[in-house]
Amino acid sequence: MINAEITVAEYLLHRLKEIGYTVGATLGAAVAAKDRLVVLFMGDGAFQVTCQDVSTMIRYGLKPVICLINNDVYTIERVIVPLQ
Ligand SMILES: Cc1ncc(C[n+]2csc(CCOP(=O)(O)OP(=O)(O)O)c2C)c(N)n1
Ligand SMILES: [Mg+2]
Repeated sequence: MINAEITVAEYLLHRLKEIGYTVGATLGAAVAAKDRLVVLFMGDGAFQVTCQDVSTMIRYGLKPVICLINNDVYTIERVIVPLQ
């Protein structure tokens, strides 16, 4: 028998491999909890993957706080291909 129960930490560890996921997650949280403040912290590179979801937030009048960590880079890309 498979034990399908996972902890929150295990869930996040799995999901956080996929960059951009948190914009959609923020949209979902803002829809589900309209009476609560939803706050998102994410990188500038990851934001570019799913930033279109912000238009849906605006269309539905949702106002999560989005803190964009702008270090002007996909760090992993800079490590692999250093700037000239
Ligand atoms: C869907 C998806 N595409 C590509 C990657 C590979 N990847 C891991 S981190 C990263 C860049 C993230 O950039 P940013 O959000 O700016 O974070 P920083 O590197 O600056 O900490 C990429 C492209 C991934 N994890 N998931
Ligand atoms: Mg970055």
